[in-house]
Amino acid sequence: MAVIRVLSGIQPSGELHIGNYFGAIQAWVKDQYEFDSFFTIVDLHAITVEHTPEELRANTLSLAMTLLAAGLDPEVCTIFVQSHVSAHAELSWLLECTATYGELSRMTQFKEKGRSDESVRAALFTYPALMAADILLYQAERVPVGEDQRQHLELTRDIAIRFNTKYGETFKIPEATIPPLGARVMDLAHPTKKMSKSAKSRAGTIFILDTPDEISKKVSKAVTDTENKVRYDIANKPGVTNLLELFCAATGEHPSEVASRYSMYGDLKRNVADAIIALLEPLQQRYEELSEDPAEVSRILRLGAEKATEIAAPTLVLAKNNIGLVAP
Ligand code: ATP
Ligand code: LTN
Repeated sequence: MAVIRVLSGIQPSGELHIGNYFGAIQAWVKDQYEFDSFFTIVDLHAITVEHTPEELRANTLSLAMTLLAAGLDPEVCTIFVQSHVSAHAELSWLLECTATYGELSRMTQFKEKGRSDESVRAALFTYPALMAADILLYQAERVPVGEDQRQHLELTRDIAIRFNTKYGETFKIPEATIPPLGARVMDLAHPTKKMSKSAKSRAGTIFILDTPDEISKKVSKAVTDTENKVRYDIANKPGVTNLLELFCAATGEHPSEVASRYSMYGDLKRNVADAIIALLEPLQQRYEELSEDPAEVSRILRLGAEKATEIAAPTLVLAKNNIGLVAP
């Protein structure tokens, strides 16, 4: 039977937070044992918005360490930096020539991050074509992501189907795999906004490397409501529902069963903080160990890029050929 390939990506745009962990990384760690898995740190995506070169470099390496600490095993899966594999930028151009202005204009991430701003970069607009290239280059069938990426995956599928129909069979059609719990973790201070690496304030975001004390403080200050009833109800109780989701994503329990055990917000908050602290403790220990050996992390990324380059090459050749470019 043919192997099923998995690919997913994450931007080195800041520190990893528990939204990234529950929405994506937790599934990556599982998938690596079942599928031929590729995970990429998408530095080319991170320069579509204002950034500082030194910070980008530091973030890229520390994100690699965090992913390894979270349980990605370079013996089992392929971990690499997007810009190390030039095929991504090349295929991205072919796909930009396949996607339409209308399609790209409808992307909510673009609308949220920049549409209203005149100085917004052209690459933020065409960003989904690069993301489609990341996926299609590897003929990936499964793409484990959080809920916010569903629309980008739909566009990737549309682009791939259009390319195949116009120019001949080239790409496998991928599917988003979105976890049942923790697919959209909300900011603790603004529970109607998605928890994000690039949020202005750190108060509502639990970072993977936060100390137990920081985690307890952030959870205890999480915005709830005045009803004082623990109930899973996204529309009317976003703060409490977010806490229940976090608890269940960390423990594997079911939100409505957990809700029935609590009558006070304070008790729920304490247990949410404890569950997250316990989950992150071994990961933080591994991060400490890895940070003592940055050369090893660079070696892992180099090997990952070699493997990714090899797997991506035939698809790029096929796509160039099918679209009508003359081979050198
Ligand atoms: P940025 O703030 O720079 O947009 P981000 O925190 O949204 O970053 P990404 O690098 O864009 O993170 O996303 C990496 C993965 O984490 C994606 O699969 C995305 O769907 C998932 N993800 C991001 N934020 C959340 C969240 N709040 N809840 C669940 N999953 C999330
Ligand atoms: N656009 C995604 C990051 C991303 C990605 C990918 C995810 C870039 N390339 C390929 C899955 C597959 C984001 O903003 N989270």
